[in-house]
Amino acid sequence: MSKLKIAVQKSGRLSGKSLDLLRECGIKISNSNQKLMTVSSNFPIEILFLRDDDIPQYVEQNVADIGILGENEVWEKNRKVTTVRKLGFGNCRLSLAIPKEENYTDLTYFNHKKIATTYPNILRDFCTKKQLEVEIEEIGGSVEIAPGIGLANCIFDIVSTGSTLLMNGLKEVQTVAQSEAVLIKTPELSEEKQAILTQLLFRIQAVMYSKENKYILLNAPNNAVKQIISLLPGMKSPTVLPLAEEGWSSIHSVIKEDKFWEIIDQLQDLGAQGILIIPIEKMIT
Ligand code: PRT
Ligand code: ZN
Repeated sequence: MSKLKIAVQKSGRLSGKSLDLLRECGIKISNSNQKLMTVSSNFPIEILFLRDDDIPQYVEQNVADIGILGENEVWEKNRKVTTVRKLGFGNCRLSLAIPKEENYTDLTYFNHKKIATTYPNILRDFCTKKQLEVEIEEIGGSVEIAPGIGLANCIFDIVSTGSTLLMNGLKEVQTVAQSEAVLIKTPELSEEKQAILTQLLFRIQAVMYSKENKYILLNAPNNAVKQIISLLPGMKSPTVLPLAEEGWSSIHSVIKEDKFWEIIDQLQDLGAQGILIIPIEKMIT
Protein backbone atom coordinates (compact mmCIF):
# COMPACT_ATOMS: atom_id res chain seq x y z
CA MET A 1 0.00 0.00 0.00
CA SER A 2 1.36 3.43 -0.90
CA LYS A 3 2.10 6.08 1.70
CA LEU A 4 1.22 9.77 1.63
CA LYS A 5 4.40 11.83 1.72
CA ILE A 6 4.14 14.99 3.81
CA ALA A 7 6.80 17.71 3.94
CA VAL A 8 7.17 19.64 7.20
CA GLN A 9 9.70 22.27 8.27
CA LYS A 10 12.88 20.60 9.57
CA SER A 11 13.76 23.14 12.20
CA GLY A 12 12.03 26.44 12.72
CA ARG A 13 8.94 28.10 14.06
CA LEU A 14 6.49 25.69 12.45
CA SER A 15 8.31 22.38 13.07
CA GLY A 16 7.02 21.60 16.56
CA LYS A 17 3.42 22.60 15.90
CA SER A 18 3.31 20.70 12.59
CA LEU A 19 4.38 17.47 14.30
CA ASP A 20 2.08 18.17 17.29
CA LEU A 21 -0.87 18.44 14.89
CA LEU A 22 -0.04 15.09 13.30
CA ARG A 23 0.34 13.50 16.75
CA GLU A 24 -3.00 14.95 17.88
CA CYS A 25 -4.46 13.26 14.81
CA GLY A 26 -3.35 9.96 16.37
CA ILE A 27 -0.38 9.54 14.02
CA LYS A 28 2.63 8.02 15.75
CA ILE A 29 5.90 9.64 14.73
CA SER A 30 9.32 8.73 16.08
CA ASN A 31 11.01 11.68 17.76
CA SER A 32 13.98 12.35 15.56
CA ASN A 33 13.71 15.22 13.11
CA GLN A 34 17.47 14.97 12.66
CA LYS A 35 16.72 12.50 9.89
CA LEU A 36 15.57 13.57 6.44
CA MET A 37 12.61 11.23 6.56
CA THR A 38 10.57 9.14 8.98
CA VAL A 39 7.62 6.78 8.66
CA SER A 40 4.59 6.53 10.96
CA SER A 41 4.03 3.14 12.57
CA ASN A 42 0.21 3.39 12.59
CA PHE A 43 -0.82 5.59 9.62
CA PRO A 44 0.22 5.34 5.93
CA ILE A 45 2.29 8.49 5.99
CA GLU A 46 5.95 9.33 5.41
CA ILE A 47 7.34 12.60 6.82
CA LEU A 48 10.04 14.55 4.99
CA PHE A 49 11.89 17.26 6.95
CA LEU A 50 12.80 20.22 4.72
CA ARG A 51 13.54 23.94 4.78
CA ASP A 52 10.23 25.76 4.48
CA ASP A 53 11.47 27.65 1.36
CA ASP A 54 11.86 24.34 -0.48
CA ILE A 55 8.45 22.85 0.38
CA PRO A 56 6.42 24.47 -2.47
CA GLN A 57 8.90 23.20 -5.10
CA TYR A 58 9.03 19.67 -3.66
CA VAL A 59 5.24 19.49 -3.52
CA GLU A 60 4.84 20.87 -7.06
CA GLN A 61 7.31 18.30 -8.36
CA ASN A 62 5.63 15.43 -6.51
CA VAL A 63 8.62 14.62 -4.32
CA ALA A 64 6.19 15.23 -1.46
CA ASP A 65 2.42 14.84 -1.92
CA ILE A 66 1.43 17.41 0.68
CA GLY A 67 3.18 19.93 2.91
CA ILE A 68 2.74 22.19 5.93
CA LEU A 69 4.22 25.69 5.71
CA GLY A 70 3.42 29.37 6.14
CA GLU A 71 1.02 30.66 3.50
CA ASN A 72 3.50 33.52 2.94
CA GLU A 73 5.95 30.99 1.44
CA VAL A 74 3.21 29.63 -0.84
CA TRP A 75 2.51 33.15 -2.16
CA GLU A 76 6.19 34.03 -2.50
CA LYS A 77 7.24 30.89 -4.35
CA ASN A 78 4.12 30.88 -6.55
CA ARG A 79 4.45 27.19 -7.49
CA LYS A 80 1.68 25.01 -8.90
CA VAL A 81 0.32 23.71 -5.61
CA THR A 82 -3.17 23.78 -4.11
CA THR A 83 -3.84 25.24 -0.66
CA VAL A 84 -6.15 22.73 0.99
CA ARG A 85 -6.81 24.32 4.38
CA LYS A 86 -5.59 26.76 6.99
CA LEU A 87 -4.23 25.17 10.16
CA GLY A 88 -4.71 27.84 12.84
CA PHE A 89 -1.08 28.26 13.98
CA GLY A 90 1.98 30.25 12.88
CA ASN A 91 -0.17 33.38 12.56
CA CYS A 92 1.66 36.50 11.46
CA ARG A 93 1.31 39.45 9.11
CA LEU A 94 3.44 40.78 6.29
CA SER A 95 3.89 44.48 6.77
CA LEU A 96 5.70 47.55 5.58
CA ALA A 97 7.67 49.35 8.28
CA ILE A 98 9.60 52.61 8.31
CA PRO A 99 11.96 54.40 10.74
CA LYS A 100 9.84 55.52 13.68
CA GLU A 101 10.78 59.21 13.43
CA GLU A 102 9.48 59.42 9.84
CA ASN A 103 6.17 61.12 9.09
CA TYR A 104 3.80 58.66 7.42
CA THR A 105 0.75 59.83 5.54
CA ASP A 106 -0.29 57.14 3.08
CA LEU A 107 1.11 54.54 0.66
CA THR A 108 2.53 57.20 -1.65
CA TYR A 109 5.23 57.58 1.04
CA PHE A 110 6.87 54.49 -0.51
CA ASN A 111 7.23 55.96 -4.00
CA HIS A 112 10.93 55.91 -5.01
CA LYS A 113 11.92 54.37 -1.68
CA LYS A 114 14.27 51.38 -1.36
CA ILE A 115 12.57 48.54 0.52
CA ALA A 116 14.53 45.58 1.94
CA THR A 117 12.75 42.22 2.11
CA THR A 118 13.03 38.43 1.91
CA TYR A 119 9.65 38.41 0.13
CA PRO A 120 10.30 40.32 -3.14
CA ASN A 121 7.49 38.67 -5.14
CA ILE A 122 4.72 39.42 -2.64
CA LEU A 123 6.02 42.99 -2.32
CA ARG A 124 6.27 43.47 -6.10
CA ASP A 125 2.68 42.26 -6.61
CA PHE A 126 1.43 44.61 -3.90
CA CYS A 127 3.32 47.62 -5.30
CA THR A 128 2.09 46.91 -8.84
CA LYS A 129 -1.50 46.67 -7.62
CA LYS A 130 -1.13 49.94 -5.72
CA GLN A 131 0.77 51.62 -8.59
CA LEU A 132 3.78 52.34 -6.41
CA GLU A 133 7.23 52.75 -7.91
CA VAL A 134 9.72 51.26 -5.48
CA GLU A 135 13.16 49.74 -5.52
CA ILE A 136 13.15 46.26 -3.98
CA GLU A 137 16.34 45.15 -2.21
CA GLU A 138 16.15 41.37 -1.75
CA ILE A 139 18.14 40.09 1.22
CA GLY A 140 18.41 36.69 2.91
CA GLY A 141 17.56 37.63 6.51
CA SER A 142 17.88 40.18 9.34
CA VAL A 143 15.75 42.53 7.27
CA GLU A 144 15.01 44.72 10.29
CA ILE A 145 18.58 46.05 10.44
CA ALA A 146 18.61 47.23 6.80
CA PRO A 147 17.44 50.84 7.40
CA GLY A 148 19.84 51.26 10.35
CA ILE A 149 22.88 50.27 8.27
CA GLY A 150 21.81 52.33 5.28
CA LEU A 151 20.96 49.41 2.99
CA ALA A 152 17.36 50.54 2.47
CA ASN A 153 14.90 53.25 3.57
CA CYS A 154 12.30 50.85 4.88
CA ILE A 155 11.41 47.16 5.12
CA PHE A 156 8.75 44.64 4.21
CA ASP A 157 8.79 41.71 6.63
CA ILE A 158 6.91 39.28 8.82
CA VAL A 159 5.59 40.77 12.05
CA SER A 160 4.01 38.92 14.90
CA THR A 161 4.33 40.73 18.25
CA GLY A 162 6.01 43.81 16.75
CA SER A 163 8.89 43.72 19.25
CA THR A 164 11.58 43.20 16.57
CA LEU A 165 10.45 46.37 14.81
CA LEU A 166 10.36 48.27 18.08
CA MET A 167 13.87 47.14 19.04
CA ASN A 168 15.19 48.33 15.70
CA GLY A 169 13.57 51.77 15.79
CA LEU A 170 10.95 50.95 13.17
CA LYS A 171 7.16 51.31 13.05
CA GLU A 172 4.63 49.22 11.14
CA VAL A 173 2.59 51.45 8.84
CA GLN A 174 0.82 49.10 6.41
CA THR A 175 -0.27 45.47 6.70
CA VAL A 176 -0.12 43.81 3.29
CA ALA A 177 -1.32 40.29 4.16
CA GLN A 178 -2.23 38.00 7.05
CA SER A 179 -0.62 34.57 7.00
CA GLU A 180 -0.80 31.31 8.95
CA ALA A 181 0.32 27.73 8.49
CA VAL A 182 -1.52 25.93 5.70
CA LEU A 183 -1.66 22.46 4.24
CA ILE A 184 -0.86 22.32 0.52
CA LYS A 185 -1.07 19.46 -1.97
CA THR A 186 0.40 18.58 -5.30
CA PRO A 187 -1.90 19.06 -8.29
CA GLU A 188 -1.63 15.37 -9.22
CA LEU A 189 -2.52 13.02 -6.41
CA SER A 190 -3.35 9.35 -7.09
CA GLU A 191 -6.76 8.11 -5.97
CA GLU A 192 -5.17 5.98 -3.29
CA LYS A 193 -3.21 8.90 -1.84
CA GLN A 194 -6.22 11.21 -2.09
CA ALA A 195 -8.11 8.70 0.08
CA ILE A 196 -5.37 8.89 2.74
CA LEU A 197 -5.44 12.70 2.55
CA THR A 198 -9.23 12.70 3.01
CA GLN A 199 -8.78 10.59 6.13
CA LEU A 200 -6.07 12.92 7.44
CA LEU A 201 -8.22 16.03 6.76
CA PHE A 202 -11.12 14.45 8.64
CA ARG A 203 -8.85 14.03 11.67
CA ILE A 204 -7.40 17.55 11.36
CA GLN A 205 -10.94 18.95 11.27
CA ALA A 206 -11.83 17.07 14.47
CA VAL A 207 -8.69 18.30 16.23
CA MET A 208 -9.23 21.90 15.15
CA TYR A 209 -12.92 21.96 16.11
CA SER A 210 -12.08 20.57 19.54
CA LYS A 211 -9.55 23.36 20.11
CA GLU A 212 -12.02 26.10 19.20
CA ASN A 213 -14.93 24.69 21.18
CA LYS A 214 -15.66 23.83 24.80
CA TYR A 215 -18.27 21.67 26.45
CA ILE A 216 -20.53 23.74 28.73
CA LEU A 217 -22.66 22.40 31.57
CA LEU A 218 -24.90 24.54 33.77
CA ASN A 219 -27.93 24.43 36.03
CA ALA A 220 -30.85 26.75 35.40
CA PRO A 221 -34.34 27.39 36.74
CA ASN A 222 -36.91 25.81 34.37
CA ASN A 223 -38.49 29.17 33.51
CA ALA A 224 -35.13 30.40 32.11
CA VAL A 225 -34.28 27.28 30.04
CA LYS A 226 -35.77 28.61 26.80
CA GLN A 227 -33.85 31.89 26.93
CA ILE A 228 -30.59 30.17 27.92
CA ILE A 229 -30.94 27.72 25.03
CA SER A 230 -31.26 30.65 22.63
CA LEU A 231 -27.82 31.78 23.84
CA LEU A 232 -26.30 28.27 23.46
CA PRO A 233 -27.03 26.84 20.03
CA GLY A 234 -24.92 23.66 20.55
CA MET A 235 -23.99 21.19 17.83
CA LYS A 236 -27.58 20.31 17.04
CA SER A 237 -29.56 21.50 20.01
CA PRO A 238 -28.58 21.55 23.69
CA THR A 239 -29.38 18.61 25.97
CA VAL A 240 -31.77 19.50 28.82
CA LEU A 241 -32.11 17.10 31.77
CA PRO A 242 -34.25 17.53 34.91
CA LEU A 243 -32.36 17.99 38.19
CA ALA A 244 -33.34 16.12 41.35
CA GLU A 245 -34.35 19.50 42.77
CA GLU A 246 -37.86 20.43 41.61
CA GLY A 247 -38.04 23.34 39.11
CA TRP A 248 -34.42 23.08 37.95
CA SER A 249 -32.72 21.65 34.85
CA SER A 250 -29.20 20.84 33.74
CA ILE A 251 -28.24 22.16 30.29
CA HIS A 252 -25.34 20.67 28.25
CA SER A 253 -24.02 22.19 25.07
CA VAL A 254 -20.95 23.06 23.00
CA ILE A 255 -19.76 26.63 22.70
CA LYS A 256 -16.91 28.56 21.09
CA GLU A 257 -14.56 29.63 23.87
CA ASP A 258 -14.51 33.32 22.92
CA LYS A 259 -18.32 33.33 22.67
CA PHE A 260 -18.54 32.09 26.27
CA TRP A 261 -16.93 35.26 27.62
CA GLU A 262 -19.43 37.32 25.63
CA ILE A 263 -22.49 35.64 27.14
CA ILE A 264 -21.40 34.79 30.70
CA ASP A 265 -23.12 37.87 32.19
CA GLN A 266 -26.37 37.12 30.35
CA LEU A 267 -26.29 33.51 31.60
CA GLN A 268 -25.84 34.66 35.19
CA ASP A 269 -28.58 37.30 34.86
CA LEU A 270 -30.93 34.51 33.72
CA GLY A 271 -30.14 32.57 36.91
CA ALA A 272 -27.63 30.01 35.57
CA GLN A 273 -25.56 28.37 38.31
CA GLY A 274 -22.75 25.82 38.61
CA ILE A 275 -21.39 26.68 35.18
CA LEU A 276 -18.67 24.26 34.04
CA ILE A 277 -16.52 24.72 30.92
CA ILE A 278 -14.75 21.52 29.92
CA PRO A 279 -12.13 20.96 27.18
CA ILE A 280 -13.13 18.65 24.34
CA GLU A 281 -10.65 15.95 23.35
CA LYS A 282 -11.97 15.42 19.79
CA MET A 283 -15.08 16.76 18.06
CA ILE A 284 -16.72 15.11 15.05
CA THR A 285 -19.52 17.07 13.40
O1 PRT B 1 15.19 27.26 8.00
P1 PRT B 1 13.90 27.56 7.31
O2 PRT B 1 14.07 28.23 5.97
O3 PRT B 1 13.02 26.36 7.26
O4 PRT B 1 13.11 28.59 8.28
P2 PRT B 1 12.94 30.19 8.21
O5 PRT B 1 14.00 30.79 9.07
O6 PRT B 1 12.79 30.64 6.81
O7 PRT B 1 11.50 30.36 8.85
P3 PRT B 1 11.02 30.52 10.37
O8 PRT B 1 11.17 29.24 11.10
O9 PRT B 1 11.57 31.77 11.00
O10 PRT B 1 9.47 30.82 10.09
C1 PRT B 1 8.65 29.89 9.48
C2 PRT B 1 7.27 30.50 9.26
O11 PRT B 1 6.72 30.89 10.52
C3 PRT B 1 7.23 31.77 8.46
O12 PRT B 1 7.28 31.53 7.05
C4 PRT B 1 5.89 32.36 8.87
O13 PRT B 1 4.84 31.78 8.12
C5 PRT B 1 5.74 31.90 10.32
N1 PRT B 1 5.97 32.97 11.31
C6 PRT B 1 5.09 33.31 12.31
C7 PRT B 1 7.05 33.75 11.45
C8 PRT B 1 6.81 34.60 12.54
N2 PRT B 1 5.59 34.29 13.05
C9 PRT B 1 7.82 35.57 12.92
N3 PRT B 1 7.61 36.30 13.87
N4 PRT B 1 8.20 33.83 10.75
C10 PRT B 1 9.15 34.73 11.11
N5 PRT B 1 8.99 35.59 12.15
C11 PRT B 1 10.17 36.52 12.41
C12 PRT B 1 10.17 37.74 11.46
O14 PRT B 1 10.88 37.44 10.27
C13 PRT B 1 10.88 38.80 12.29
O15 PRT B 1 12.27 38.64 12.21
O16 PRT B 1 10.12 37.04 13.70
C14 PRT B 1 10.45 38.43 13.70
C15 PRT B 1 9.25 39.26 14.06
O17 PRT B 1 8.64 38.76 15.21
P4 PRT B 1 8.03 39.77 16.30
O18 PRT B 1 7.29 38.88 17.25
O19 PRT B 1 9.20 40.46 16.97
O20 PRT B 1 7.13 40.74 15.58
ZN1 ZN C 1 12.87 29.65 5.19
